[in-house]
Amino acid sequence: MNFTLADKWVLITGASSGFGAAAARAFGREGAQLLLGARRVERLEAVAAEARQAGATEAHSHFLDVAQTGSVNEFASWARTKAGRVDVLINNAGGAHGLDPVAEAKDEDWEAMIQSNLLGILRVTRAMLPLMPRDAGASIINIGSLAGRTAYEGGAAYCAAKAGELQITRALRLELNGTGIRVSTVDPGLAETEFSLVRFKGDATRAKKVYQGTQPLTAEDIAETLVWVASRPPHVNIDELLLKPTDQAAIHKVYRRK
Ligand code: NDP
Ligand code: 8X3
Repeated sequence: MNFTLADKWVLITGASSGFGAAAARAFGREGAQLLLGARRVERLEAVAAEARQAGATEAHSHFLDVAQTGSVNEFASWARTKAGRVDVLINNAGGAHGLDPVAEAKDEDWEAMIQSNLLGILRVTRAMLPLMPRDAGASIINIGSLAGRTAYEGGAAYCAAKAGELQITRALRLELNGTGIRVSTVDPGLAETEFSLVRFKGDATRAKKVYQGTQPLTAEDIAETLVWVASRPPHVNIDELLLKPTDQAAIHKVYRRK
């Protein structure tokens, strides 16, 4: 029997935009109860309202910076008070900063990528594990990337961070074997969100070019996939799921219409 999401507590990091915001709405449509975290709290509150409108029985938001252990621990205390449990943990917060080759890249960009995409998952998972029920179909779903499996020029630190995410996911699955907690990675290819806007530090023209002439995945495509992964029957673990746009045959091979 499928794992029913109605009235389950779903915690999503990086819920203020992109995949995280779409996931809040999608889990809301399933009647889940939501705990949403990110740094831009006004946007988080708007997403929580949309999720309630979609059908979430509860949707709460709170400041979270996954790059800061203090912030993660404070967020975990808030989650304990609000919900007392977390049935589905979605480690989504992250992104890329810059597309410079190693010879020219900046420490601050490397550090931001390793902090959010890699250390953030470790911190958030450590803080939330005590709230996750054993033998009840709970899930940890980490967002990886095609970039964690294939390197590209200018992507050294981002690809390394996402390759790290994959190994964290695999290690956690071993550590949690026997607890009934499932551990998955969902690894998308090209998807149009604020990802490129953040990577190119607000340069909207450059960000738009990434998707020009091609049909990328949407945030909603990823959100539907996350709902599907979390709602498999409790004895089924979707270990690793890769999804790419039909136009993307490989990381460097993207079909673009004239
Ligand atoms: P967006 O930029 O739209 O969303 C990123 C989210 O992460 C925002 O909500 C942002 O919130 C949050 N975030 C970033 N840093 C932190 C932090 N330190 N603490 C808390 N929250 C943080 O991009 P996407 O939705 O595309 O990205 C979501 C995830 O998917 C990322 O991990 C990304 O690497 C990954 N991914 C994206 C792909 C794509 O092509 N779009 C493909 C494969 C993977 P705020 O700024 O408010 O804190
Ligand atoms: C985001 C996908 O290919 O831009 O993780 O790195 S890519």
